[in-house]
Amino acid sequence: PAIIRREDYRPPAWFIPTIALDFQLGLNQTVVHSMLDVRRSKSAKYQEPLLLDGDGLMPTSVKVDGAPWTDWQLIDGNLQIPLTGSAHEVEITVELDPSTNTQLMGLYASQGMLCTQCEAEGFRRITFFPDRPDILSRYSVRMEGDKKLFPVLLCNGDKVSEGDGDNGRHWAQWNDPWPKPSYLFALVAGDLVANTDSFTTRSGKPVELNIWVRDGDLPRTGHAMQALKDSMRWDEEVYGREYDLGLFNIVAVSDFNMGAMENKGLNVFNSRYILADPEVATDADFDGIEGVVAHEYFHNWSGNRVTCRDWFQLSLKEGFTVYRDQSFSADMGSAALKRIEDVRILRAAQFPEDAGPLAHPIRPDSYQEISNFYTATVYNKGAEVIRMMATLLGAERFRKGTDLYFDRHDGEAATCEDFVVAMEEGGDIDLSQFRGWYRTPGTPRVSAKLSHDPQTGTATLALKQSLAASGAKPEPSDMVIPLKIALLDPQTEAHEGEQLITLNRPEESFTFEGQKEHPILSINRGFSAPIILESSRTAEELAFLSSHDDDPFARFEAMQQLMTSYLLAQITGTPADRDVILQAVGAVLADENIDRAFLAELLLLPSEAFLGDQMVEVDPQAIHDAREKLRGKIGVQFERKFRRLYKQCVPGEFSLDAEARADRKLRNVTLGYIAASQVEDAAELAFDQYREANNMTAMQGALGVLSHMDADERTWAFEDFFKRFKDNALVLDKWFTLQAMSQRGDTVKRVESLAKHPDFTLSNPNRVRALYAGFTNNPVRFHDASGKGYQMLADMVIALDGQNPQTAARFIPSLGRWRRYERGRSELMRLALEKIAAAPGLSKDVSEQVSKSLA
Ligand code: DPP
Ligand code: ZN
Repeated sequence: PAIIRREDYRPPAWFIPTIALDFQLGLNQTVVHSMLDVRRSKSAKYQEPLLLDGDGLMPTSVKVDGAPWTDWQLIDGNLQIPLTGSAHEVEITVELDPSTNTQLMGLYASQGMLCTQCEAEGFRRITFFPDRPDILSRYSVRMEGDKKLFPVLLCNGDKVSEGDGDNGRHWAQWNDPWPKPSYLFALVAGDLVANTDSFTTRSGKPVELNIWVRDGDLPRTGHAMQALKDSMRWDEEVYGREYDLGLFNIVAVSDFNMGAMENKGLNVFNSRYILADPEVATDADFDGIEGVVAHEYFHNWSGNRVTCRDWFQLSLKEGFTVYRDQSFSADMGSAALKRIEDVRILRAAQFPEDAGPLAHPIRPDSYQEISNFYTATVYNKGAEVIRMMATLLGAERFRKGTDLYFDRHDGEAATCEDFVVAMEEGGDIDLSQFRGWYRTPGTPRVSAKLSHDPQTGTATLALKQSLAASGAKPEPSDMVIPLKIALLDPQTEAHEGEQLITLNRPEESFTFEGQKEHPILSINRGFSAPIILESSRTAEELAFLSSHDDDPFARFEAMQQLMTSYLLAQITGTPADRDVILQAVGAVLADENIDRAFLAELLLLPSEAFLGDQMVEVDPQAIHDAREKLRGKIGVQFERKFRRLYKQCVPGEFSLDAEARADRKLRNVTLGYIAASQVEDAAELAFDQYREANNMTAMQGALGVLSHMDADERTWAFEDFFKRFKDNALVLDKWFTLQAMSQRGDTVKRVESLAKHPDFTLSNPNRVRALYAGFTNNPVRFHDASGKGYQMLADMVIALDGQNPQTAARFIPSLGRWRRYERGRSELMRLALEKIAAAPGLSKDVSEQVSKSLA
């Protein structure tokens, strides 16, 4: 496949200021008629023909300036029309069959409704068009269809008229006053009902809000609606951005590749990010909904009003918008817990990507298939890069920078460079060196060593940074790394204030006067930089911080570090002191003032995947064994305390307030430890929790514990859960995931049989992810030494690729890091990749990821 390069960007030769679309809708046949007003760019050097992207389309009619036109040809699916003038009217008709569109890109059918997904390159599957984000057009859309099948007809912008047609058909005319790129086009037709509400913008303009769902789902839309209204207010208050249409529609769809899509005025959502009530959604689900609703809403400015010039700039809208949704969620709930969660996601998804064969800068230099670049690097590391700029500038100057960015580029297709320039000018700062973050892949490592001279009362912090190209040895680097630090006095347990220091050389020392005693270093507080820290702090110092650091992230991190070092030593057979961990855990358990939700975080062991990332050669079984042993030991040591806490956290009436959520969280964590201590009544306790639960958080927590056990209670609970929820697809997804994540030895077999379960289907991305992402997130079982897990995944990817390449390609990274595993597994992983590579007719999506993984 062709490689697209950032440096090859050329401005368009033709612009399309307006487009009029007419849809004659049908599930099996939809006729799309488009009328394009095409204008030759004044800067176009040559008399270039009009070239319109197309994917799987065949024109049934082409007209130019009103006359039938035969002088066109299809080249690689794209339509080329030689035109001599500087402005023409081009009319094209195509026919689509949405019911056979299993890729879920373009116009497709989902459970009787029609909907679209155009980002990044789906619009070319609907009609011929210059399908690139720097073409901004005004859209007017007429849609017509059967009134019974499609009582609701939605599109971007405002509905300007509607009426009934012949033969039980009806139509609607939608105009979007805001010029937009084709990837933001959306259309929905179906039998839907709305939760309707309203919002008054700060300048007094009323906005009608609708969340469209299937009939029975209406009671589950309240949380999403509240999140939408909160987001609208927050963007006004924090960024000064107001909504710009009289109508905002959201539609929930069951079959969807992504989480959601920010189409102008008509967001289309994966139903899992809309539908919730306590009975079916966990607290994490509620948070996911709030975050994604906010994310898509915030795109109205960071994405839609200011869009991307080309897809290499994807992080311009995604990194910034993730940063915005993270800040919003932090403001709505607990900032400390949110930050811990953000970093957990970064470490679970982005750090491995950055250290593996698919590593790329947040602004990539090349791609074969753009769908493969909707990555944790572009999104989450992109957000960290924005966060670092906000840290360096401070809130006020950062806001000046974003104001300048929005004002200067409103209505334009911009670049990452435009954003950085606006930050420099608005925030009055030189970011020349900081730009390294946009072009450099890999996670920087920073080593930190604090020394102390009691004579002079001086503490010296020596920092060194290095960076590795994938697989290579780290070399000294010179990234700009903002580090928030504090020096804690071991006697008073306090410090004299947090400081921001910036490391921008390969090596640098910072001195601090007036330190009578050797202080204890708290560094990268709040995770101020997305780096790997190698500090020379002792286990005792980390234990001290896990009890006394006043920065919640740093406190959490100290405990994680403490546990990680011990476990890594265990895995490699090096002596290590376990008592210091038990004492640290004992200390936080004895802390009277601690927030319960935060306590739950402190008690969690680092994940098996995270531990593997710290090793040169990963041995999933050894990691699992060491981790389970420590869990068991903590469970036994503090069993009485855990039981007491478990009882104290008994839930009352369901509420989403912080206290009630903290109780649910801590209750699940303590149940896990009680079970890990292998006490006789563990299964009974978990089963009681399952039976008595009035919410999904408690149910899922109980099932999670039971899932690993060999007990009748496990069978009963899973059978009961299936019976109860088999008609709710989102909850049934959990049933698949919980089993795929079981640590039991028979999990590989179970996953194999679940793949043949009547409720399993490759056609629904949520269901596929439920089973297989659950499984690949279960290191000890996915990496079964037999290689069976790898084979199953490879076979699934090959089968899915024929239907839905985008979703299939998402599973390659779990095999892609084969070089990091011990010899036996490594070879089996490689063989699985080779098998995929050898499959006939691979999509661009999968072939790019597989070939890069094997290279
Ligand atoms: N819909 C995806 C997102 O919002 C892609 N834009 O991140
Ligand atoms: Zn986004």
